[in-house]
Amino acid sequence: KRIENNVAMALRDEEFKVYIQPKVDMRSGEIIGGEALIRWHSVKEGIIYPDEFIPVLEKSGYIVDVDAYVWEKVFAAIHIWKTGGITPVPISVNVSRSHVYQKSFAGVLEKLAQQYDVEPYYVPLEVTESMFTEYVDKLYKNITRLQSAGFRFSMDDFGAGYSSLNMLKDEPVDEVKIDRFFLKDIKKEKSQIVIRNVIHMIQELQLDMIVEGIETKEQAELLMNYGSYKAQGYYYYKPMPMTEFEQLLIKQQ
Ligand code: G
Ligand code: G
Ligand code: MN
Ligand code: NA
Repeated sequence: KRIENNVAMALRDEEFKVYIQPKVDMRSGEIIGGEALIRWHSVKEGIIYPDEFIPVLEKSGYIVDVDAYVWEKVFAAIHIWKTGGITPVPISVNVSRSHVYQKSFAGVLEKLAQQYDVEPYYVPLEVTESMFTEYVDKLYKNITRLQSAGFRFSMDDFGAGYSSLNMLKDEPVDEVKIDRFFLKDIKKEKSQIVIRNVIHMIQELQLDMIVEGIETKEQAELLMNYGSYKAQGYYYYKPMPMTEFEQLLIKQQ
């Protein structure tokens, strides 16, 4: 209730902040993209993290507005980079469960791309693997439409829940985000066998891939040995305010 009652106000007062966590090429350290992650800077309560408020917003339906707010901030930022002479990188956004099955979902994104004159390629859409288990017809319709418009889809949190390996061959995604769950116990040989073969399978299926949640040098080196080069994790960068991310982009021009 506390959260629900305050969302409209928070949107109006711009209390929601879009943070970006850089994605890197582990070989060079170069920033090759980012993921937009929302934070709520509440005047009353301090910083509130999404794990606390997203589930509440999902239930109340407010998440649809908040997602769209984040998307717009991302399109606006890329537009500003483009016109300001900063070479943009793709900034992926998360799409909530209540959004993916909605008809309006595709239209909202297409309109933003047009309005901000940003190629949809620059805003990949992260969809959690568990969303592929229900209402798939509605989801597929949206995916097909958005992919023909040039949007790319990423299967988020792969391997975290009840994912089936068949998803890798059945779902119409362009990229798989390997969940940090796979990095647990990575010193153990069995864990290494599993992640190595998941990586190879994704490669053979010719899907793009990124590993999330890399926290140590050892993890990074092991993954590179397995031929996986894209990463997102605290070892490289934590989520940061948009302006800080922009400074990093400018530095590497
Ligand atoms: O940094 P982290 O604590 O940011 O994010 C926690 C969870 O919240 C992740 O599962 C992430 O996908 C989700 N999340 C972060 N930002 C957004 C957003 O703008 N929209 C939706 N739907 N989920 C988000
Ligand atoms: O959307 P998704 O569930 O993938 O959101 C990514 C989540 O993972 C965010 O909450 C983000 O802050 C978090 N995260 C990013 N890098 C790391 C990391 O290296 N370790 C841990 N534990 N969490 C991370
Ligand atoms: Mn994500
Ligand atoms: Na994830």
